[in-house]
Amino acid sequence: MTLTMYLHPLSSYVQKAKTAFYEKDVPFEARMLDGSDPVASEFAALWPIGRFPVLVDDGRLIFEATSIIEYLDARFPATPRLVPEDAMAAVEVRMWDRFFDNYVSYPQQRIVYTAIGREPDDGEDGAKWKKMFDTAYEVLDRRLANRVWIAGEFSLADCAAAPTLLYADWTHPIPPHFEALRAYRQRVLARPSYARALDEARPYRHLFPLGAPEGRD
Ligand SMILES: N[C@@H](CCC(=O)N[C@@H](CS)C(=O)NCC(=O)O)C(=O)O
Repeated sequence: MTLTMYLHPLSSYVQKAKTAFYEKDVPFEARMLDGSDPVASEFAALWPIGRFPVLVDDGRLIFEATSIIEYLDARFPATPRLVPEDAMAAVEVRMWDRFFDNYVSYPQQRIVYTAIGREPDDGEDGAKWKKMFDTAYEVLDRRLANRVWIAGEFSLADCAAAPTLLYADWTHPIPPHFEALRAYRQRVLARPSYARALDEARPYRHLFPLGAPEGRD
């Protein structure tokens, strides 16, 4: 049995999925997407949408980092769950997973895609995306007062948070007065499962389009 994941280690969504694999200690084979063949052509044929990570398990295709994590919960029921069995607790986890993807990763991706010329430059240095970060930071700081993880036990939502907050802080630093959020960022970055994914990305940091600042991980 081999699970194959198409990935690039620098990708935040790949790091999100990897965190789940490492939490569960489930092995996978990596197919590295560095633009070269045969993997590039293989991936284009497999998933024309072109976004990664994508998982293949015995001919079954699973796309979207969140779905990959939900799949791992279903496929390996004896491993620690990342979406709680309890339906109400699961709603909470899924809600915060969406928060990180939609309100932190989304503006992050707009700023990066503008920097590499994939999306038009609004001439305002990404002001509207940075405002979105500021609002998200405020909501998160409030949410995290007196919490260790974002929604109960370490979960899918924390897998989303770790890479998202890594890059968001590089792009638009979290202000010092958001102490709860800054402490949480440190906590998720230090979680061994995420720390492993983070270490695997270090050799590629020079490729981060906005430049990787020293000492903020
Ligand atoms: N909604 C997808 C987003 C995946 C995504 O945007 N991945 C980026 C890398 S972080 C990507 O594939 N970029 C390549 C591209 O846009 O061509 C998920 O949650 O997995």
